Amino acid sequence: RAADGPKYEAKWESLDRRPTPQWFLDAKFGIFIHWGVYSVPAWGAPKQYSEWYWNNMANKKPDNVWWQFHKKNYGESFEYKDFAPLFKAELYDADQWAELFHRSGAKYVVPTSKHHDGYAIWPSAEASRAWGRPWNSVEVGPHRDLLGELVEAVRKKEGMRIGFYYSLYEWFNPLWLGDRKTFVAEHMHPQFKDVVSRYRPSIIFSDGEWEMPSADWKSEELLAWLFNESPCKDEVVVNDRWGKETRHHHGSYYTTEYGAGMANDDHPWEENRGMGYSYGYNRAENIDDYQTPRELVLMLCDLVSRGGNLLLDIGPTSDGRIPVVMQDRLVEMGKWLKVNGEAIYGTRFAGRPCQWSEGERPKQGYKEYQQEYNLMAQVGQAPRDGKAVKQVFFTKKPDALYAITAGWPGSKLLLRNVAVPADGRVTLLGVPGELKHEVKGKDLAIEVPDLNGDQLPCSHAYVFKIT
Ligand code: FUL
Repeated sequence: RAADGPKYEAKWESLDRRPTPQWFLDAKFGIFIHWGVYSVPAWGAPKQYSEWYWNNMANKKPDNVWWQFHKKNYGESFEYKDFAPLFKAELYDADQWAELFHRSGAKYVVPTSKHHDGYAIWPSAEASRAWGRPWNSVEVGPHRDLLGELVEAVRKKEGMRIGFYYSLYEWFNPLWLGDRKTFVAEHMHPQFKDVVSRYRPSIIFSDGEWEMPSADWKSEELLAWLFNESPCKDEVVVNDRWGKETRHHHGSYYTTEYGAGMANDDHPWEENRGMGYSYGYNRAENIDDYQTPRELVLMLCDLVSRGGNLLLDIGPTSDGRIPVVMQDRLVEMGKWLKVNGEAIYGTRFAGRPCQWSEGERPKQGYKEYQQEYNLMAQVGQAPRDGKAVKQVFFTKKPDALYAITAGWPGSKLLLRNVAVPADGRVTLLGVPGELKHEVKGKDLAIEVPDLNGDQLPCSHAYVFKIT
């Protein structure tokens, strides 16, 4: 490239050379937020996404459970757009949300600026123009810039960043249903530039890309603009959803969705999922649909031990509350991270995805573990109590190796194949003093102190630091 020319060309080959900003690799834990007009019905069929309400009821077939629900509760002539005035956010306090996120230990926040229904939670002129009706949160519903308020509140919190989710496509946008070229050139691109220029996101979670190849979205142009000219060009991190061929091929990081993440740190990645089965709030879900604090803590450890991040979703209510069960989960994660964050933030893949302490379980390779995890991920559950107890996750920093045990390891923890110097030190995070240990060849046997109840530094998982 010419020395004074733009840094990146509008080609994947060039865009892919941009290094992923380091903050993302260090951050490990973010909060995803799905909040919009769909938060008014806030309903989904079992194990389905409630934010797909409009699309899923749209065929109006008699056997469609979404349509049945809608007809019964709102009536046949009540349209999706009629939910917008009922989206009031009257209890929304962005500072309160930011405080909770901060307390959870998350380092970044990713709210839906616009989901597939096209409704924008910032004063997007493009949204209302394309739809031919007020279709943003300042013109209909809350009459507030919901995104702007959150951006400001989160930025006030030490060490926290914010960006947004942005859906490229909109199911029923008249321009999209008409001429897709016009949709891209006259709606999507100017709207994207508007939301980026206003809020200077640290991260963009693009979505809805699967409908067309990136050439038709002209995403390479958009990203060249983002990386060369936008006000967040140095800081911004983007995901891999920019056209139907781009997932796991292009972008600052790759995404998995209600999956098991990836095996290693070959490329930065992030697993995203809700605490139940939906991203948007689903009122029909009950306590057993939600992950337990233990499952969530272990999931974070597992993903981070394989070099990934966790983007954990919450679905606020239409009046602007975060359901208390979701608050509880965030607070519990924060408690754990307060003691053990050192083994999570700023760490890297240690090259040993998962091990089990000796005797309790046959040695298993990553593949078997992955299969087992995948099975559990399919039903939306991280490893359960008992099953998980003997797992050990590893993370590392230049000067330390961290072994995280899923559950209290008992009186002796034997870690296989950890080359430890003879004069190495072993500590247990949250407990003062060093632990007695013995190096046996490549193995390390740690004497675990006899702690119970209130003496334990935390719940769910324990971190042995080896230096
Ligand atoms: C998906 C969307 O269709 C879901 O509604 C959700 O936003 C998820 C993160 O991405 O592809």
